[in-house]
Amino acid sequence: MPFRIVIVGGGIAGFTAAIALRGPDRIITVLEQSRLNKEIGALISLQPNASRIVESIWGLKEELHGDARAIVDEGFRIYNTDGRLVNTVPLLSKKEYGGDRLCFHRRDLHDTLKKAAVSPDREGDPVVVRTASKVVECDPSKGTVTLESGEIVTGDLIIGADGIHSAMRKHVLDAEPSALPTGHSAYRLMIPCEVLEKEEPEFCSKINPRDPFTSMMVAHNCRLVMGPGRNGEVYGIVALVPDEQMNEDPNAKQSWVAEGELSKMLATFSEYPSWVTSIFKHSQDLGLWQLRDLDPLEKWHNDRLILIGDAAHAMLPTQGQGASQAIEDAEALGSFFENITDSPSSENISKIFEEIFQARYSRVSLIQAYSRQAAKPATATDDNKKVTMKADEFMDYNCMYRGAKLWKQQQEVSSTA
Ligand SMILES: Cc1cc2nc3c(=O)[nH]c(=O)nc-3n(C[C@H](O)[C@H](O)[C@H](O)COP(=O)(O)OP(=O)(O)OC[C@H]3O[C@@H](n4cnc5c(N)ncnc54)[C@H](O)[C@@H]3O)c2cc1C
Ligand SMILES: *C1O[C@H](CO)[C@@H](O)[C@H](O)[C@H]1NC(C)=O
Ligand SMILES: *[C@@H]1O[C@H](CO)[C@@H](O)[C@H](O)[C@H]1NC(C)=O
Ligand SMILES: *[C@@H]1O[C@H](CO)[C@@H](O)[C@H](O)[C@H]1NC(C)=O
Repeated sequence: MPFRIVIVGGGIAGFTAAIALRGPDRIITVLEQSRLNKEIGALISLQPNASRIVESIWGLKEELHGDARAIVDEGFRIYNTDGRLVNTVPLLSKKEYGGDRLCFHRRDLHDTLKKAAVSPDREGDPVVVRTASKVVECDPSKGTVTLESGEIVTGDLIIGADGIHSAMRKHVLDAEPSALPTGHSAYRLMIPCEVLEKEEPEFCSKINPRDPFTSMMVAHNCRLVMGPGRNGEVYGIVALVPDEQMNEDPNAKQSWVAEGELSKMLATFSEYPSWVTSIFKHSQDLGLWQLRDLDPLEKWHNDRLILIGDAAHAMLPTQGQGASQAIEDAEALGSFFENITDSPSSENISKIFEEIFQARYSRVSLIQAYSRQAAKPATATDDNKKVTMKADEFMDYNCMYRGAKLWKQQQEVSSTA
């Protein structure tokens, strides 16, 4: 019997899981609710560990730097709100991270991963991607999901990679936790570098938008994170703000798709120098995302179903780790299932899922907690989860990771030491 794998959700988690799991006698299907034809213009970064997985383990280095037009981030430049450079954190010199921090236009990365998943040139059969296929039900013991159309799709494994508002989550946990607002929103802007060079000479004389650096400008309650993408063609900005004036219904399921208002954004950033804020108006759209995250879930799997990516551990973007942690989950799936060729029994699947959970949980939960803490530097209240590492120690923790199996062995060694 071939090994059938059904992946719910064609985001970064879903497609990387598909890439990691490809192999002989495996039939992999990705079910995606959308038509995958629009993507918010946003930049996304892969941390060194995740880029190493994609480049070295999955052999997609050429694709990341070619098709996906990666920018290799050379470091962080931190400015105060007077526009003065106060600190730099070099990244290229950190050879011990074993990879580079890469920045992408989200759409380029997503398209490249999808292309690898369906490519006939990789091991095993190409992944089948079915768009406009919304999953509405799941039976973890039978290994079935039901589409909106009523069609039932069966697999040995069901992978819930359906993002922060996961419909699969309730089939793993008795009480369904939902992603709650965190008190923060983020504007996402994208501006062609050409436009900046033509219209904003003062900005460009201080921050060259094509320089491969991430620039941050941090004020008391809001911050700008800016950097180039798409081989330096575009400049992306994420602007984190408190969302007390947003009047959002905390129970509404919408996250991050509202349209922001320029005047409101400018008012929020009024203490910033005008050479910075005057670039905002050049962005084609002004996406406003309300940021939500999850508390660590008590489990990620039930019978034949496992959650990965944001479905399992949505986190704030302050460490830029969301996509990277999804990729680490995918690597874990690939590596713990590497020797399974025939259709596995439900007991064997549960055993392997539990190993994956054990290998991944503490690392992911800590990164979630740190991302939350980093969003409210002065006023962290959830002290039971307080992380005591300093920023550079944490960057090391983030980046000193060689895959789920080794990580698990190291944890076992350190807990028995
Ligand atoms: C403001 C902001 C900035 C960010 N910046 C970064 C960054 O710099 N670096 C970084 O690593 N991460 C960043 N992230 C996080 C990152 O986008 C996610 O963590 C990451 O993409 C995880 O993706 P995922 O595949 O788990 O979920 P998603 O990307 O949400 O994908 C889920 C997919 O499942 C589909 N789906 C949902 N429900 C169903 C269903 N019932 N049936 C079928 N399909 C379904 C959806 O249409 C979607 O395509 C940021 C997030 C935010 C909000
Ligand atoms: C991440 O980087 C660290 C440090 O180089 C390394 O030990 C680890 O193996 C990397 N993780 C992966 C999965 O490659
Ligand atoms: C798969 O088999 C190889 C070779 O026998 C072994 O080294 C590896 O640990 C096995 N992988 C898993 C996840 O058990
Ligand atoms: C389950 O795992 C055991 C030992 O790992 C193996 O011998 C057996 O063949 C597996 N059975 C199925 C159906 O996967």
